[in-house]
Amino acid sequence: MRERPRSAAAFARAQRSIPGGVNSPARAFGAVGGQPLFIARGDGPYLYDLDGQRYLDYVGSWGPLILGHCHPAVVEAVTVALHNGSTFGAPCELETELAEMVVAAFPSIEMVRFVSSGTEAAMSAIRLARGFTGRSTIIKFAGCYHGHVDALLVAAGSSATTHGVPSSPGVPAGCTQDTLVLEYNDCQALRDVFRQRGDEIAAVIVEPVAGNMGLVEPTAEFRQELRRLTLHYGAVLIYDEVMTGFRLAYGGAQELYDEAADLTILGKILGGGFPVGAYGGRRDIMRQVMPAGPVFQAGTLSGNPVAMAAGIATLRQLQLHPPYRYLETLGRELQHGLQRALDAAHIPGHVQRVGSMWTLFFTHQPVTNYTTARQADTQRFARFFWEMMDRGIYLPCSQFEAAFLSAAMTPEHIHQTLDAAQQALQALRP
Ligand code: KE4
Repeated sequence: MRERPRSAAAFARAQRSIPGGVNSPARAFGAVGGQPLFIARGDGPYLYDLDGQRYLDYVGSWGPLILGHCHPAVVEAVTVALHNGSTFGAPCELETELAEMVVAAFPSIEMVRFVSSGTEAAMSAIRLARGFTGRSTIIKFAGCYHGHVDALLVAAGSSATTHGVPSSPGVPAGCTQDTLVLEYNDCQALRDVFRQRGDEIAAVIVEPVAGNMGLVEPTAEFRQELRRLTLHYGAVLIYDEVMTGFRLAYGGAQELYDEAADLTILGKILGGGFPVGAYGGRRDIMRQVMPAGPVFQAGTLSGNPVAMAAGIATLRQLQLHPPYRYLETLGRELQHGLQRALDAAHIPGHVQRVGSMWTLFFTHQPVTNYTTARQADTQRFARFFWEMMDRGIYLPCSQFEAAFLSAAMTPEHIHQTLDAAQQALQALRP
């Protein structure tokens, strides 16, 4: 592991005033050991750390940066907006413009409300679904993450339905007693719980392609059963497209799979690197949101004009130059090359991918849910992570995260990544 003295000094300093030295645990490198890099700047497909090292960035700030760092159109739009004022606490047309773009991108979204994070969007969507149905019970899936919402911070259950058990101190049992946890892709468990309790269920919230246990794709049957059962029992189907929205297609997983949720939550790319979340969907549901309706939700910086400008500029670029076929080509080459490198090194592993989201699992069998994801060799992942880092490839610092390609990457970057992976995996050979 290469020495990075300026990051080490910055980390030591940060730990004196910030818990764990980071403002989000995902950045702490806890799962891979060592210390986090402190970043000086990003540029296109690259990150530069305080020690002047350059890295090809497969994290992209955990998804927002599909265009890469400092895209000129985004920088310009944000600069113009900033000179008009950073925030007003009053409506401005930039909010309406981005809302109209979201409505145009997602046929299932008739109205949308902006907030400042994916967590806030998930929290608000859950409250809205409960207010709209008058019911309390929520279904989520083990391994799916929807932000640090009390009601959704529950232990990953087994394949059977379990009453949620808070997985963080400070979450009273009362916050999770109405949360049921099922196994992702487990259609039988889904049918069973709806047959037993369908008239109690306010909503099902799901990552339509899971990124937070590593990349796990839904089966067609799972998607179809989610839609059939929620319609039949009058539960709200919430697609958490914070990661997949504008990532897998301009219209997210719903466009990719031709599905329609009742509510959708968005974030990451929608803000173009600025703090934006959103929840939206059927007009009859969204009209329940205050002040149009009785369900309360508010936010000082919701619809922030500078953040709106970043989102508008980002979506405009995605409309003008759709990167999705290009990213599919890069992703396919990367996936096949990594799988070949695993096989050549005689290391068990599965490279799973949807579009520009991917995960290399160190597992003996494909990963279809959280139970199989947790069988991954996380020690081997940690060694692979640092072997790649020392070769200038910046991967997500956990086996249970998705990696992201950006449109700033080129085929040469893929070749560099595959060369580094071949060397890294050879160094890990059993
Ligand atoms: P935020 O509150 O972090 O903006 O969004 C929460 C969220 C909601 N839904 C999905 C599908 C998400 O992936 C996320 C956040 N993703 C994590 C990484 N997988 C963000 C990184 C972090 O927590 O620092």
